[in-house]
Amino acid sequence: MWHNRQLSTLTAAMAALTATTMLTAPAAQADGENFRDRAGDAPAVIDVLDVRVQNFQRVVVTARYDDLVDGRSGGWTVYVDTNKRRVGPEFGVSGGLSTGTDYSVYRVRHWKYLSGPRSCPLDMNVNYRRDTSTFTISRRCLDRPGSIRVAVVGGKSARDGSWIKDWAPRRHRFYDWVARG
Ligand SMILES: [Ca+2]
Ligand SMILES: [Ca+2]
Repeated sequence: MWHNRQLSTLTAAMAALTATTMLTAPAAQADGENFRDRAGDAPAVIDVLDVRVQNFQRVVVTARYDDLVDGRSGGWTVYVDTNKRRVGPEFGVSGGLSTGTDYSVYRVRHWKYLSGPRSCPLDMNVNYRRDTSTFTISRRCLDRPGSIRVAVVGGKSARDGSWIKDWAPRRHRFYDWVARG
């Protein structure tokens, strides 16, 4: 009995540890699909180098940049295609790349936001040492999809107020589909 209780406590502790790890350090996990983007096609602070997609109990998308710098890197958006029969992404997830900035998920049609932010569990983490930004998205935010594919955009404002962007893989193009794991 004592042994059982100790075991269940240990199991609960491990489950909590796993959940924390998934929310804060998905880049350290081996699972998921990895995709590349060209280096040197944008300023280093928003130059996307690779994108990792994990389509599991949560959808976790991580972008790695050449040189993420707090306060200088602008923002990023992950477009998520969840429906093959409808052209373009169904959802967009956007956030700032500086400490303390906001982030939200929106419905998208023809690469444009349809409405205000959805109310659903979403988390964002930016790691300046690893030069990564990560969205951890509940399946509910994406209407519980099967396979998904993503496009990622890093962006920052130029001196003249226009936006400089790095589309990964290319403007209005997606990486390959990632099956529900
Ligand atoms: Ca790039
Ligand atoms: Ca679609």
